[in-house]
Amino acid sequence: MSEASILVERAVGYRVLTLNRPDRLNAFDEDMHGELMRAILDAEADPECRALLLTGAGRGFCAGQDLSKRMFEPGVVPDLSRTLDTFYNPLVRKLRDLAMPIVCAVNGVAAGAGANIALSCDIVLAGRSAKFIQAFAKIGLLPDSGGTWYLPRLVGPARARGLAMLAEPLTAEQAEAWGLIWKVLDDAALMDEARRLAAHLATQPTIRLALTKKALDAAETNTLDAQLDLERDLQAEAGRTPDYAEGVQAFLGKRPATFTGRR
Ligand code: T3D
Repeated sequence: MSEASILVERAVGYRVLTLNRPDRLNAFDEDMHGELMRAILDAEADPECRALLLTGAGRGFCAGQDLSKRMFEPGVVPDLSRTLDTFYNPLVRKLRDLAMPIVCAVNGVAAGAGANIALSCDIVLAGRSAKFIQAFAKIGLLPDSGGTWYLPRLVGPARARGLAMLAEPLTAEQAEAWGLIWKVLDDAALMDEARRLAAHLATQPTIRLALTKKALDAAETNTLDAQLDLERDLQAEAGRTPDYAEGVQAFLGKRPATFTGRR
């Protein structure tokens, strides 16, 4: 039997999903896409799972599309919209919409769609040896999997254009300095910190975190006026959760809060 392309570890409160095609720097083929989506849906259906941690096996995080699956026959024009529609776009949408926080531990090179899938997560950590490469330009493509949306918002239009057009590797330290990611860590410290964060987030008010994701994404296109209305509606929803009552009572009682993440 062939080895799983996604390894799933169930930790207390969260799951670790590891991209597991290390010989190809965890590049995506259709099987890995299918396994990853199933693993995410499975985690979503588990009320005990309140955070995800995504990382890669071996020396890379993910090298994007497996190009060995792109052998061109003479006269055949490839239709890349199919893979984007079927695999990458649903994955990016799922990561953004998932009602729980996702920590990404970029343990090595993140190239092409691999870089943008990392950027689709909520808290992106990277090992000092990791690199982010919008490798698309080198093979005649433009950034996909949300790259043209994330880059200008995270690093500004000038740097976005440079990254997208030149495909130069961005070191983890530059990525942190430019605001592309949350934090760079020594390689040896990466997974401990990623696990610590995932475990911490799994004890937090999960609905509040999901609503925070929603509000921040909506802010990208909303006017201030529309965003104020949205904050009102989402805050009303957060205020109806038992975690809000618990947070206030814990504060007043000068004790640590115990959040359930439930409605
Ligand atoms: O097609 C569609 O459906 C549209 C969607 C597109 C989404 C995309 O992601 S397009 C972008 C695809 N990705 C790339 O263009 C990146 C290609 N890889 C690289 O440029 C380099 O491998 C890296 C810069 C990521 C890392 O370089 P390095 O020197 O550290 O490693 P390496 O020696 O190049 O790679 C190690 C092995 O992984 C090697 O195999 P080998 O020679 O040991 O048998 C290499 O072929 C393999 N590998 C790396 N990336 C891919 C890959 N195999 C298949 N597909 C890859 N993307």
